[in-house]
Amino acid sequence: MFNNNVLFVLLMCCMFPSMNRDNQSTLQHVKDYKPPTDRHQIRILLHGPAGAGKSSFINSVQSVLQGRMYRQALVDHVSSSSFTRQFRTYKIPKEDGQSFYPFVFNDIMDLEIRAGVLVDDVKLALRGHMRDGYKFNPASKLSEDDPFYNKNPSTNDKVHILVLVTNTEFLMDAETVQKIQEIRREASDLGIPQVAILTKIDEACPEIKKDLKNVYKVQHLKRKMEKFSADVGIPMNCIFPVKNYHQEINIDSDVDTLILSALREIISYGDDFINLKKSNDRLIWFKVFNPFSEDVSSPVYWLVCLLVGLLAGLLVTWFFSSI
Ligand SMILES: Nc1nc2c(ncn2[C@@H]2O[C@H](COP(=O)(O)OP(=O)(O)O)[C@@H](O)[C@H]2O)c(=O)[nH]1
Ligand SMILES: [Mg+2]
Repeated sequence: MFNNNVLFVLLMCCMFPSMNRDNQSTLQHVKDYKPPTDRHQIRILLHGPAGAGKSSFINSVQSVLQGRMYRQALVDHVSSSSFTRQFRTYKIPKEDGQSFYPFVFNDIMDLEIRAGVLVDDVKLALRGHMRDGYKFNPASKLSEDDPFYNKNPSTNDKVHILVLVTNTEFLMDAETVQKIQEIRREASDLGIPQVAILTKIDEACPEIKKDLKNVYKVQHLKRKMEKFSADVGIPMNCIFPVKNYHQEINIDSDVDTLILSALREIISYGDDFINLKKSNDRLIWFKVFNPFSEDVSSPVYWLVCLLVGLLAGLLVTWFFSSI
């Protein structure tokens, strides 16, 4: 006869293959993702407090996609002060070694009050004005005459999704919340979608540390997420709890599950934004070049009026000269 332990083992055996299957299909979905055109790429901007796990998240995404540990973004193991001092784009190479995935990450310097990144710099980055390699200066924002200022950003230089990264233990003071909200307001004005990633869930409570699958069962974490959601104004269904790869040697399917589901949502929001922008741009072109438009600011509208006027004038002159 089966006892409870045997039943539990059987249940777990059934669960793991299914979890691996789900991981496989999400991984394939992410790997197969194609932007609306070959020219497009999704630019994902990560921002948040120092030590939140931004660089570790980029490394974790890369590790999941490559199926082995990867550490491209430098992780700060020593201090909790700003470590990411340069604006840098992280591209993830595909398995063929010839091309990159059509999504890139920017890991922006942290949001500390004194030595952190200036909100004005984040705003410039959102609009695509910041070139790769720019060294953040907490004393002054990137100026227009700086060689790292991109005067004519292309669609790919602009940010398509803003990701706030924070950890479960981070206590947000009023000034940080204000900075976050200011950045979110700017992103909202530009129509950029926003989500949040809650890292270090393994440190949030022993049940999760023991087994990551408890993540959606633990009430303590749920309450933390609700508070965080209320503080920064990001809805609960746009907050993704993750545990980053930070000290592991091998890939773990439970870690992969959470990283992959966050990544899939990020890509999906970024893709929606690119598509929306594309159809808006098409609409604007149609409005500007539609001769029947009632939009008096359209140059074609005025050109057509001028031509019609000229033609009418010519007809009237011809009529009177012929009688
Ligand atoms: N326990 C745990 N530690 C993490 C996690 N993510 C990052 N860390 C650690 O947190 C520290 C700061 O991470 P880092 O990625 O440099 O943060 P950043 O300043 O936001 O880029 C490092 O020591 C990481 O190893 C996580 O999910 N769980
Ligand atoms: Mg960092």
